[in-house]
Amino acid sequence: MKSLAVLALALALALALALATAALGATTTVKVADNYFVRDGGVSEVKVRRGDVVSWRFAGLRAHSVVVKRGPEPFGSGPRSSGSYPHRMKKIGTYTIYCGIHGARMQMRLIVKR
Ligand SMILES: [Cu+2]
Repeated sequence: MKSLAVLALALALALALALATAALGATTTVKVADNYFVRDGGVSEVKVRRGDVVSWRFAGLRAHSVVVKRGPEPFGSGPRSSGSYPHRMKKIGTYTIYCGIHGARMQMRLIVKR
């Protein structure tokens, strides 16, 4: 009988963990380099789901920033050249994101879906 209780507890814990993981969402890393998001050339497009975290990773030698130019929710990182800026996406829609230093020459599109 004791082993049954342990099994039930293990199952309950596994279920709770699975639900917590689903609620937290996934993390997508976006590279920030000199002078582009994700990859050089053109405007990179990144798609995530609502509730996911987008983490901009500053990998360039020069300072850059994340600024929402157009989109359902304003947010931004401030200029930096190392580390990461994570942001949980709560609002569905299309975001046009610029570097606050390099402007339209360094932009990306972020699509947040249901
Ligand atoms: Cu920049």
